[in-house]
Amino acid sequence: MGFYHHHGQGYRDRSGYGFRREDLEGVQAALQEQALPSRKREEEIARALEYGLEAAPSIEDRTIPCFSRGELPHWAGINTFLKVPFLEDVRKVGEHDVAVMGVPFDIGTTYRPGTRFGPQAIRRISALYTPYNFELGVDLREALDMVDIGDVFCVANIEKSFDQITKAVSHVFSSGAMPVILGGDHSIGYPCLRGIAENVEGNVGIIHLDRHVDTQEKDMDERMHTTPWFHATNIPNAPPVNLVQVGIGGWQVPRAGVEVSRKRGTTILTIRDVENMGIEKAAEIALEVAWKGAKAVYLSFDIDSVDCGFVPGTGWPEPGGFLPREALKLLQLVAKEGVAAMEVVEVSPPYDISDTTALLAVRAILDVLATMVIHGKIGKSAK
Ligand SMILES: [Mn+2]
Repeated sequence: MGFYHHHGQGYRDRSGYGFRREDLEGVQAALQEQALPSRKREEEIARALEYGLEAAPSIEDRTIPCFSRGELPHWAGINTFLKVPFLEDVRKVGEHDVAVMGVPFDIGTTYRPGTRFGPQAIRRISALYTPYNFELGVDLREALDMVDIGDVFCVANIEKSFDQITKAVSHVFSSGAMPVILGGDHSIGYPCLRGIAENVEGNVGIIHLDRHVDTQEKDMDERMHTTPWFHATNIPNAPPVNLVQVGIGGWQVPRAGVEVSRKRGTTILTIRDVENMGIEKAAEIALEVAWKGAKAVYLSFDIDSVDCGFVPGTGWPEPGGFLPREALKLLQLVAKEGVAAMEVVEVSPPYDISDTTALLAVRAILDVLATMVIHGKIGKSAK
């Protein structure tokens, strides 16, 4: 008699289950996967074999090329965001649905610098992800035409860099592609928004996830990363009444910014607000405020809105922010209505540990894009 023969006595002789397997999201997701197309993956394999040559004869899997081309192996190859094609000729960006662009700019930083390396780190660790999400049932490679257009050339001057950033964002957005912006410190929120607003035939709302208000006029005599929404809401078609700031709180909210938020009437939700009302209600309020009378909404995700235990690699870490799961849920809920562009800012790789901060930045972008695909706000399903 083995010692294990009397284990599991409450379960081993049961007939059937006490639950419905088909009620489980995991079981449903596994079923739904078979309906997803794989045409783009097959095209990628064919292209890889053509350009990268067929593998050596001893390789049994004949989808493997000799030179790495496309997604695999994850650690190999030229590391664009999610290994999507690099678009060198940025004049052609309008032929694509989504354009990932880096803004390696951190001279608007007031404490820990390093976000100039954010785009590089985000791209590098994005290689860890596949284009498919199990629970969401989306394969971004199949659903979206996405390119990486590289970085904006930021110079050693805040205002000149702002002009470069605005020109770049405006070019991408007006061409018809959705800009996905990899920061960079949060000062870029202003020039990015400026590039969107000049192309929208009406008001632009802003959904801003952060621990900090970022609404003071100047910091250290310049338009630093504590100031983007002061200047953005000076743009005539980006009124402060459409700025909703979620996750704000703690000991790093400058009183100068609070005064501006109060006087201009931006809508602030603290983490406690979100906790008390729940993520769903907070998302509903964010959508109501940002969309009221607006024609487009811009999404600004400051990675430091998440508790610093999860995102050590950021310029102004703060304990007490969102859990990663909460932030991702909130992003998904607000992305359902669609966003004109998205930025992820304040990823500072020199302070990161095991790439966790950059990993969350990638995840935020992928979750937003997948949500927009599901709800027909981008890609083939939107046309
Ligand atoms: Mn912040």
